[in-house]
Parts: sequence; structure tokens; C-alpha cells
Amino acid sequence: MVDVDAILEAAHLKNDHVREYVRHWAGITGADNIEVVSAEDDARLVQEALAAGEILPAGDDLYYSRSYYKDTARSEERTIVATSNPADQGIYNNWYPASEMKEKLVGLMTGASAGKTMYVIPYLMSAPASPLEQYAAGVELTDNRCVVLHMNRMARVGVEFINNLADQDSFVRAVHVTGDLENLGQGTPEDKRYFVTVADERTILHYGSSYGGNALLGKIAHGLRQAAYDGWASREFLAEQFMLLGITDKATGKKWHIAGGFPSASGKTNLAMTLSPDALGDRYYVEFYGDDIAWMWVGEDGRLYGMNPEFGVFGVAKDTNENTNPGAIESIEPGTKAIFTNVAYNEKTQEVWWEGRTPNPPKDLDGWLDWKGNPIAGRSDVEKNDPWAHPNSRFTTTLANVPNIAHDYDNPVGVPIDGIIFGGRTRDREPLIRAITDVAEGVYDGLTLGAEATFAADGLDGQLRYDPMSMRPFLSYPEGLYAAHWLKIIGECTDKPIFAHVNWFQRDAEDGHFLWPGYRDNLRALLWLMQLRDGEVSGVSSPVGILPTKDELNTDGLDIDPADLDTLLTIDVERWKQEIGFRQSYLEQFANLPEEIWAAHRRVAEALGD
Ligand code: GTP
Ligand code: SPV
Ligand code: MN
Repeated sequence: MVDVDAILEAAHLKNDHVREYVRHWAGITGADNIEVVSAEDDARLVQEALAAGEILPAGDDLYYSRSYYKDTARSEERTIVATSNPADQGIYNNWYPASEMKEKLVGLMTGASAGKTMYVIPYLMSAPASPLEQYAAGVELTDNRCVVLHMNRMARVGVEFINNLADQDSFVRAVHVTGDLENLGQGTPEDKRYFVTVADERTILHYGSSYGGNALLGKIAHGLRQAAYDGWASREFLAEQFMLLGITDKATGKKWHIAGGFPSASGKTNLAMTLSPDALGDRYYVEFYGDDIAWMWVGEDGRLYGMNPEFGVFGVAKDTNENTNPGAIESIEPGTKAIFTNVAYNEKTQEVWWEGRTPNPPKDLDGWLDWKGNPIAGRSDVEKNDPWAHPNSRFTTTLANVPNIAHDYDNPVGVPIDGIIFGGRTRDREPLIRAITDVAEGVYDGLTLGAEATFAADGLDGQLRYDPMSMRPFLSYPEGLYAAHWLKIIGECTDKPIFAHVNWFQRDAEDGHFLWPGYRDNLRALLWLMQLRDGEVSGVSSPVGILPTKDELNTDGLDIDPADLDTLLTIDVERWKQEIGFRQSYLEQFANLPEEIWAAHRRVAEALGD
């Protein structure tokens, strides 16, 4: 048995509540050793992980990691929100009683870290001194060194973040035990994995994965599920799967901030890193604040404020290249300490590659291994066309490596939000952009966000589903109350953000091509929205919001078929009428849905002539 207290003392971990928590879980998990981590330990931990073969070198200060082949995405069925109040059960939060889940997880974790080191990772999901700091501190315990390396990049890590808490007990207890990955029955009826957030005890218990949101507990489990619950329970803030960006018009000096929710793998990272299209010159400059999570609250001036609680980017690798996202490519250059997970790797040259990195895969197959570690050159005929990288393969890099990182990203005050956009992969119906000025209609629009699911969740790719505010996998309390909390927070703003629904993914019904070029050109739609907010354009009204006219949308240098542009800027009324019917039954599932939301739904239905 290790002397826990001596180790914590030596690491200057002074918070007695944290000490008690570490002792408790050290006893349950049976780890052989305990180590407290600070950001400064990263270089040493990298060397240890290299020596142990847990990561591989991928160039100068770049690293490669491969997860178990059945452990490559979040598992939604295995993710649970538990509390002691049955009224917390919603449609999507997969609610269970806290007592049942705690007992189960303690059972699974008992002795499960024997022979391993348990790392103690004190972290902060905010810049220090943020108005929401009391919700931001956490301590992840993990028996996986690779998880530590990822946490070091994704969160602010160090004992200083928990030693001085005003309320010493106000940290999230986040326990991660990897488990025996080869014997967990992933995706079978005997699945042993459990990813549980005991929201009313601010305790996260994740067992059975070393991948992404299943294992980096500051990110999704704390930053979204727990924080959404805390924001609601305190009535103080919203925590959403949102990107957050700033746009500066250098000609006028104006700066706008836009936050937006798109489901996983639907373009948040790309949008927040985007450059102005070449044809718009250097007039507009986009600043990156965050790509996956925003916490939002009402400031004293009556505006909505937002901040990114994360410290890094866990970005989708597929199709990331110099054309689609030059900022991302720069953020993972040699010297950045970036980690690549589940991409293809060349064991001779230490290069990495993924689908869409270059138009064609490397010609010389010598040394190339696919994401499972199998030689590409040795592939059979049936395997020949399999992707080299997993479709949900990722890169992990700190915010400071992102070339367009906002100069004030670390400012705890956050930024005032001018616009809130929702979007997703929708192959028809949704135009390029439709603006919504009424708050209830904006919240209604977010709630009825319908999109095709992606590879970021196991086994769901391409399926059409509703995804409220892009939070479906992260909701921690009932949907009706969630809508009411949104109405309350935005309703308190005296200077409200404008809402909009965007869609970069509409396709041609016949040949399936994307009607909109996407990526950098997406900025054109956002600029129109900000001009609308500022009263510089007026758009045309439609039953589902205000659309840009062809003249208002800046199309300088835009390469698009005029017929495609027409489709993007119009509404398919018949298709929308059908949609209203789907929405009716979707919304009826939710208990306590505010009357304002139903009223917004009826207004849209009536405007469509239903
Ligand atoms: P998570 O990290 O899972 O929450 O994903 P995300 O929403 O940040 O998505 P990301 O920006 O990483 O994009 C996911 C995929 O969509 C990548 O393969 C992108 O290349 C692709 N993508 C992003 N923006 C566009 C776009 O405007 N048009 C098209 N066609 N594809 C896009
Ligand atoms: C997402 O799936 O939305 C992600 C990746 O951001 S993960 O952290 O694995 O949830
Ligand atoms: Mn995400």
C-alpha cells in the first residue's frame, strides 16, 4: 500500500477534500502508485510514454497514439446521467438512480488499477478568475498515462487550481479507470463499459475506454454534462457544445462574436479556425476562441457573455488539409507537441496520414500502417479500399498553437455574444442561412435541430436525428427544463444575440454534390447575419426566418453554380410542411416544454400554411 499522504504532501497538494478523495479512490482502484500531475511534468511523461511504447514519435515534438480498435469514439448507449431525483430523467439523458450506478461502478473499479499508477490531474475548465470559476475545478484520477498527456493539452493542469479554491470542496470528482479493453464486449449485449456522470454529486465515473470524451473527463463529461447540470441547478449559466469565434472588420474596426452549436463532426473546429475567403481580401479577420464548448452567462451590462473552458483542440483529422483548414495544419506542425490518434502511421519515416490530408494516399507504401497497426502493403483484395485512418481519428493540440487564436482568449471576462447559430449536416430542406430575431423561435430552432449523425458516436453515421442545440449526447437534465433554462438566460439579456440556422451540407438531389463550397466561404453567411443584426441589410422574410437576398450575400469571387445558389437561398415549403409534422411528435415527447416553445412551433406551422 502506497503512502498516499506522503505523495500528496510532496506534490504540494494542500486541499484536504481532494486528499480525502484521492485516498478513497486509491483504496478502491488498488493502484500500485500515485502521481500528482502538473503541466510542467509533460515532457517527462512524454519520454516515459515513448519508452513504454504507449505513444510513438511522429516528427519533431509530435506524437502518435493508437487506441484499441473497438474503442474509437464516444459510446452513447453506455453513457449515463445519474442523480438521486427521478424527476431528473429526460428522454435523452439516459437517467439512472445514483445509488445503483455508484454501486455498479465501485464494483467495476475495485482493484481494476492494480499494478498501475493512478495519476492525479487537478484541472481547471476556465481561465483563472472567470466568473464561473467555482464550477470549473476538477480532479481527474486516471490509470492511463496517454490520457494524462491529452488532459495536459486539453485543460489547464496543476495543483494551483485546486489548492486555493474559495470553497475547498467545490471540485468535480472525475474518476477514470481504463479496464481490460480487450475483454469488455464493446458493442455487444455483454458490454461492460459504463460512463456515468452523477450530476447532483458532481462525480464522474468512467470505466472501460481510453478514448476522447470517454476518458478525458474535463472535456465532455465535466465541460458539458456536469456543467450543463450545474448551470441549470444554479440558474446561472449555459454549457453547450458550441464553437466560439470573433470576426473583425478591419475597414470599420467593428468586432462581432458568434457562438454556435453543430453536432459532433459537423464543422465547429473548421469554422472557428476559418480564414476569410481570398476574394474578400484581408478585410475580415476571424479569431478562434473555442471549437467545442462554450459556457455562457448574462453579464452586468445585460449582454450574453461566453468563454471556452478548454485549453486545447481535439479535432477531427479527416479532410483536414492546407485548403480546408490551414490553421489546423499549422497548429499541428513540428514543435507543437500535438498528438495524433488513430490516423495512419509510417513506422519507418514516422509520418502520419489520413483521408483527405492529400488528394491521394502516399504512393510508396513502405512502412505505412493503417490505424489498427496493420501494414497497408499487406492488405488483401477485400481490404484494399478500407480507409487508412479511422473516420473519427483526431489531433490534439493546445489553443496557443492555433494561428488565429484570439489575443484575449485567456481573458476570464469572456466575450459578448452577438449571434447564436445552429447547424448540422442536413442534405435537404435547410437553406444556407435563415436568421431568427425572436428568442423563443431561436430556442425552438435549436431544440429542433435535425442533422445526420456522424462517426464521432459509435455506429450512427448518416442517420437523421433530432439533436437539441447539438447537445443530445450531453444532456444531463430533462429537455423541457433545458428549453426553459435557455429562455430564462437569454430572456435576462437586455441586449440579445440574434439567432440563425445555417447549413453547409445541402446536397443536390440527383448527384449528391454539396451545393455550397463550405469551409472558408461559410464566413459569407456569418457576415450577412452580422449586417442584419446591425441593420445594414434587411433580407427577405420566410415562414422559417429571414433569408439573405442574392445581392446581400457577398459573393465576390465565390465559385458556385447560380442554380445551386438559388436553391441555397430559398425554402422548400412542401418539405418544410412535412418537417413540421415530424417536429410535432418529436416535441410531444418532452415533459414541461414551455408554452413559448409550443407557441413558436405553431407560428412557424401557420406561416407555412398548415
Ligand atoms: P467535434 O470535434 O466532433 O465536435 O466536431 P466539429 O463539429 O468540430 O467538426 P469539424 O470542424 O472537425 O469537422 C468535421 C468534418 O466536417 C471534417 O471532416 C471537416 O472536413 C468537415 N467539414 C467542416 N466544415 C465543412 C464545410 O463547410 N463543408 C463540408 N463539406 N465539410 C465540412
Ligand atoms: C465530440 O464527439 O463531440 C467530441 C469528441 O468533441 S469527444 O471528446 O470524444 O466527445
Ligand atoms: Mn464535440
